[in-house]
Order: sequence, then C-alpha cells, then structure tokens
Amino acid sequence: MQQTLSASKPGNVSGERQAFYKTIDAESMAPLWEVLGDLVPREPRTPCVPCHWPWDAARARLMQAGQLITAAEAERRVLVLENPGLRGASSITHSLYAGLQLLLPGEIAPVHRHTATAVRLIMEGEGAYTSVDGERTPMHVGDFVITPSWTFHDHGNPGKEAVIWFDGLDVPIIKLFDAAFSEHQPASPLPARAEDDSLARYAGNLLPVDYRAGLANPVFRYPYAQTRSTLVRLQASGPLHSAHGIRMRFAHPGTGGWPTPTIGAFMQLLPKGFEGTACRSTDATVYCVVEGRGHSDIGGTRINWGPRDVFMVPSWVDARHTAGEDAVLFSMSDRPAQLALGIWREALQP
Ligand code: 1HN
Repeated sequence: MQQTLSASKPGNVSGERQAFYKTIDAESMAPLWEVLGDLVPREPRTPCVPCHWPWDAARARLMQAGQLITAAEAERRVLVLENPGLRGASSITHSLYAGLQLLLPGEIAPVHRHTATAVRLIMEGEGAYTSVDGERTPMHVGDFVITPSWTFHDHGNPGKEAVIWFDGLDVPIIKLFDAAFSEHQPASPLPARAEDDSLARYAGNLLPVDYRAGLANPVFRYPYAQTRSTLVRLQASGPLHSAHGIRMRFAHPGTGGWPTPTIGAFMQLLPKGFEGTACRSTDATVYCVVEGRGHSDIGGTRINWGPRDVFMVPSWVDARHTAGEDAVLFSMSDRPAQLALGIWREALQP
C-alpha cells in the first residue's frame, strides 16, 4: 500500500466534514488534506500504461487513411498514437504527443507554424522532403529531423513511394502552459536557402565565425548514415552500458545541449544477445525500432518488437531491453524539460 499524506481517506469522512466540503465546494474551494497524497506521492504515479504499436498493423491503418483523405485536406494526414491510459488527450505520454504521418507520391502537406516543437524519425519510403523556414531537407529512412518552435514548415513528396514518418511534439506541454499559437502562410515569402544548407553550415565540426548559439537549433536533420556509423564504431570499442547498451543523445551543435528545449532524442545500439539490466527514469520514453528484433519487459508487461514498431515506457516503471539480433532503437522523451526544472531522476537496478 502506498502511504498517503492525507489526514483521512475519502469515504471515511464525518457528516459534519462532508457538509463543510459541500459548502466550500460552491465557493470554488476544496480541502487540501483530502488530495495531498495524490498531489505529492512518495514516488511518481502515472495514468500511462506501457503500450505497443506493431508496424504492420499501424501501417495498414495509415494506408487506409490514405484512401479516405488527402494530405492537403487533412493538413497533416496523421494517426495519433494515444496512450490507452490517456484516451482522448492526443498524448502518448503525459507530456508528449506522437503520431505516424503518411505522405503519398505527389502530395504536399501545406505550410504552417506553431509554438509546439516537432521531432521526426523517418520510418519508410524515400523521396520526400520537409522544409523549415524555406530550407528543404530530404528525409531518408532513419534520419532524425526537427522542426523548431515557430518555424514555418511544409512537407512534400515528389517521389514515387509512400513515405511514412513518426512525429513527436511537445503539444501537451504547450497546452499545459496555455501558450499555443499557430499561423498558416507566411506574410512574406520565405528566404530561399540551399537544400540542407544548415547541415553544411553547422553540423560538420565547424561553425560560422560570427555564430552565437541560442535556444534555436540551427540544424534540422541528423542523417542516419552518420548516426549509425557512430554507433557501430562505439560498439566495437565499448564499453556497453548494462541497461542502455550503446546509447547516444542527439545534440544541438552550437551548445552541446539538447536538440530542442523540451524534447530529447536518443539512438541506441543493442548488440545481438544483449540482456539489459532494469532501469527506470522519470522521463516516460517513446521508442521507435529502426533495426532488429528483441523484447522489452516494462513493469510486468513484455513487448516483443521488430523493425518500425513503436512502444512506450511510462515514467518510473522499470524497463529491461533484450536484443535477439543487433538492434537500433530511436527514442524521445521530455528529459531536457525535466533537467531544466531539476526534477529528472534515473534508478539503475544492479
Ligand atoms: C504538425 O504540425 C505536424 O507539421 C505533425 O507534420 C503533427 C500534431 C499536432 C500539431 C501539429 C507536422 C502535428 C502537428
């Protein structure tokens, strides 16, 4: 039993107190002592449950959506991945939104901007691009792509294949602050910039001589070819972390900090036969399988995963990852926001 700080438990309240609660309820007041234990539990509690979207089933539904609505009509043709513990909230964790987006050949998802930050992981298909404030960047499978807050962005697919990617946004955080704005169409044309200009300018171990780093990340794409070769080199040199294998985080090239202020993103390699130790952390984490097969034990739930599956680990629930073959996992969480607030914690089991 979880110990509670409240003076008395609901259902054990005298008639006199009940009458008092009713009186103050009409005056928009409530007794703290009835809810204190829920407000400050001894350990994190969450309505989120571990959950899993196997790729084949999710992809089939997305292709059905492709028959029902165009990207132009939908603005974004996305199936939202909702945590079963948070139905109706458009959230996969308490703080983050996730979805799978489909762009068919010839389609354009129209330009807009919003205060929410987006991160993307390209799941399937070649030939599409996203553009951020006028700069086009191709999207290749496994690439990690970001759309910083308040930047105009559209997506296009001039290629021949359906393209599907994972979207993560900090929408629930922005909603918490009641700070959501959006705009559709820039007032003046966006500056013309060369394709992948930011990658050349900021992501080659060089920076423009007059660059002063700020919150905004100047890089929009982290190519999978680079990420993967880094992981493979580190696999050879070791050491392996007992819980995380080889786990790297994406970085803002100007500061070394997180790629966005709210959403952190990671890529990890679990070698074939890896049997991780259990670990829990306060940042609920959403995983996308880039390569390989394995399973994760999350609390009492086992999730067997394969390429392009999405699964989720709630806050402060033990997760243990096992890889049946060399596996690469992408993940995202609100860790940068929690670190900025000084509340992030992790507990590794021996
Ligand atoms: C959005 O702008 C995109 O630009 C995807 O691709 C998903 C979910 C909520 C709000 C804005 C996109 C979104 C979104």
